[in-house]
Amino acid sequence: MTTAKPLRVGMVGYAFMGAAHSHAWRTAPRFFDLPLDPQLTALAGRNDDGVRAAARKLGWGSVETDWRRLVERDDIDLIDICTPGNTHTEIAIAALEAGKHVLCEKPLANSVEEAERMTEAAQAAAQRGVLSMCGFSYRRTPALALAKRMVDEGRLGDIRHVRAQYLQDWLSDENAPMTWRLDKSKSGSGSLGDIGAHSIDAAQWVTGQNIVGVSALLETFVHERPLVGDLVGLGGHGNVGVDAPRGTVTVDDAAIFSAKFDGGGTSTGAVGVFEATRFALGRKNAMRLEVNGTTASLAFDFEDMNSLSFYEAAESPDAGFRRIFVTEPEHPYVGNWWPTGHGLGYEHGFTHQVVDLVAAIGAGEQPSPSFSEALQVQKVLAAVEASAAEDSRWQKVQP
Ligand code: SOE
Repeated sequence: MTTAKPLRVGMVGYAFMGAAHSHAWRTAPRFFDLPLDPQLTALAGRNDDGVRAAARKLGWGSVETDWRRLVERDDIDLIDICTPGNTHTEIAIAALEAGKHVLCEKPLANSVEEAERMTEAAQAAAQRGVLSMCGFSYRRTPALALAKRMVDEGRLGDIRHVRAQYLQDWLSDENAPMTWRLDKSKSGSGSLGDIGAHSIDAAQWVTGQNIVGVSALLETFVHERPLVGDLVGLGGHGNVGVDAPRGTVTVDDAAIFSAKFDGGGTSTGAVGVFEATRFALGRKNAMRLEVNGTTASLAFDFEDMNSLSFYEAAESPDAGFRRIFVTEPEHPYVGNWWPTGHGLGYEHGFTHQVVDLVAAIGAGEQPSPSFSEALQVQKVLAAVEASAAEDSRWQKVQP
């Protein structure tokens, strides 16, 4: 039985991310020693029946049908925002101003202006010991955390190339129904902000270099989709509503862009190519990152998430890439789980996210990624959209 002080969590939203975060809040203190003991105190959702059913299923102690009540309650220490991007700004700023720590799903916001306001509120709140983080959870995949460790240790030398793809195929069927993710007023963008944001954050975090310019193309392949019941969440597959009335898709289905990095203050900036799509038929959640340095290269594919491919030039020339099975106790996070070789899953990244957030709050230190780091990703997203709107003209990223 822990003696740690409770950290009473109020979560807004209970769909895919709400379920993943709930699992993480419940699991983290059972596998990691935390300075605070997370409590699943309250779940907020607009639909009374829906939020009560979700609270029972996901293990939350009470419910609210208005997120503002979570912000007002004095038995809530942290607000976890698991709702579409158009709601992040209002909820996060209200929570921070009420003295609640905040975990906000990615991307931080639907515009640079919103992200700037959130960052200002976060920086002001931090002065009062109220801390915040943006949920770029792939940083907490052990193999990607190992990749960062290897780059930081200088194992790759200077970084020359970044190759980042995030390939899904859940919209390949033209009759897959409308969802909030296809409505710009809710999601801000399509594949670009939903999955491309992960690639941008992971590439910048692993290499330690920020993107300073892009040339981009955005494409929408299917412009109208069946409106079937409530806008379904991720994975509305199949001809569920082929004869239903159709709604207009207002976001990109695919985003591709080239990028120039800043070199991280140490060397010539790397060059990068990025691809994010929901039409890569057969690719389900292939979040891929390859980094080529002057002495070594590494490659990661989330569809083989317990492995990292590594090539070191100093080894015999015909050595080729070797597979590091990232399941050893000395690998990031792994030692708290299973014996070597047993592997981890998608949900573990969210648990590790909670572990690092709670550790930072317990130590009174700024969690990473901060809202300011997430603002930089938002600026890259904006530069991609600006470039695509001007026939792929090279676009500098706002400093
Ligand atoms: C949908 O593309 C999605 O659920 C993203 O929104 C998540 O951030 C990603 O982890 C999995 O795919």
